[in-house]
Amino acid sequence: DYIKSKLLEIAQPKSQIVKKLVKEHGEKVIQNVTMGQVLTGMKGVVSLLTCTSKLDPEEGIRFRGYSIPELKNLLPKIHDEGEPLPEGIFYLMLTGELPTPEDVRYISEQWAQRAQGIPAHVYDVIEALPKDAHPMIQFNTAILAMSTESQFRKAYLVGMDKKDYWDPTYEGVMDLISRLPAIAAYIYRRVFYNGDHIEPDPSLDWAGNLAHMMGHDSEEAKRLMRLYMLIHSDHEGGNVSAHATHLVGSALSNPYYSFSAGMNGLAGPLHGMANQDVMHWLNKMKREIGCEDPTEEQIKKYAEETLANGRVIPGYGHAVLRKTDPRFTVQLEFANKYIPDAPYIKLVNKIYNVVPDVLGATGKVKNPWPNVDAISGSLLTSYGIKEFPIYTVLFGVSRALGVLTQLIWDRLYGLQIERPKSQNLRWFIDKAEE
Ligand code: FAM
Repeated sequence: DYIKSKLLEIAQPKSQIVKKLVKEHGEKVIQNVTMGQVLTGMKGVVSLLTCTSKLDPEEGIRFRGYSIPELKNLLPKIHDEGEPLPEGIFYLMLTGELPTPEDVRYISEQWAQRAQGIPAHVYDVIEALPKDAHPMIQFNTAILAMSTESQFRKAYLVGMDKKDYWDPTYEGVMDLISRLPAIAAYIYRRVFYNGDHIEPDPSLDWAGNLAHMMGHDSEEAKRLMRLYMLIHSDHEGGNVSAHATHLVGSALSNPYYSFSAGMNGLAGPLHGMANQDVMHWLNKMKREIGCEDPTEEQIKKYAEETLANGRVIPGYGHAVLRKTDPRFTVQLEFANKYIPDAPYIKLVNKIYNVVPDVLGATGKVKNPWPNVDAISGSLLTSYGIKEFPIYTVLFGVSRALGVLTQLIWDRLYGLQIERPKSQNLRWFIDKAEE
């Protein structure tokens, strides 16, 4: 596996950097943290080392320094006018270098081969769950069921030098990522198409095969899936799914346990479930207004009612971003390129014209602009993937690319178990009175 040897070549000189920083600059104060920050979810508190991506409040996400528009030009594609293959962003986040078409092709082959090894008991475990169990329950159960395959656990029990932890982590990550599309598609076909499963097409790439196995085989649907998998792959280290994966991994839990923890976080309405909530919100709005194509005035009124009822408008706002999410923009460009007249896309455009002002008018919403979820479900639905409960699973398949790559680097850097200090309320009150 030349990717693994390339990674080692790149990581070798860097593996001592963290230890050196701690040894030589461990006492350096890096930030003042306020009571408000700690008591409102640690927003802005620098407490993680993450190298896969970095989120600028104004510019949005950069993957190893590259923005989404730059990656659309720089990452290998199958057709020039198509979408970059997610194998390429995995390579970039893993190595810090842009991949060649050969690198991308190699990873596609590696993943296709490793995906063939899913143990039969994993499907038995999925089948043991009720058909109408939420797809995230089925997805996360399957992830844990696959952890019987974890090479990390076996290697750890035999006794492994700490500096080699990264190796079985890399193997587990490659296996796990390779198998997520087949698991996601199996659950999708089980729940929504009476278990009419579709075999993988060995000629397809990782994301193209996911669309194929789900039964959405058009070239445009495959392009949409490649774009979807690219833009949801990472969003810095502090979002709930990345942070949970990293934290659990710090205990040397294997990649399956760690990723499963991240997926439990992704299942939350304020994080990965929002893409479904957006579709519920859109459909409820159309039902209550009583028409498929409401006017901007009607949308404004409905948005104001949502707030008046103490509800959030899903798909808008963000803990870090203070601008329109570039992951929204790139999806809107895709929609306007291929399906500008799709009813949901026209609705998304109208909402985009109206909701930021409504949220801005509250004076309390720090980011009134759309995030990735404001359009993702409308795009998927317009391509026939209209079963909302699968959206968070698709988000999870993509997010594996970033959070599991970071897990390998956590082990390469030799990061320790995490143990932030907690204090009781008395302590905070005394602090306030100091
Ligand atoms: N609709 C209504 N109110 C909102 C809002 C929205 N879209 N976004 C923020 N607010 C409110 C927020 O609830 C808070 O109100 P209270 O003071 O009454 O509690 C106030 O504005 C200040 O919040 P904030 O500092 O601007 O946002 P947070 O950093 O606390 O929260 C989000 C960030 C994403 C949880 C929040 O914007 C939200 O709930 N958005 C809707 C759900 C959503 O779209 N989540 C998906 C986020 C996406 F990036 C992802 O992870 N997939």
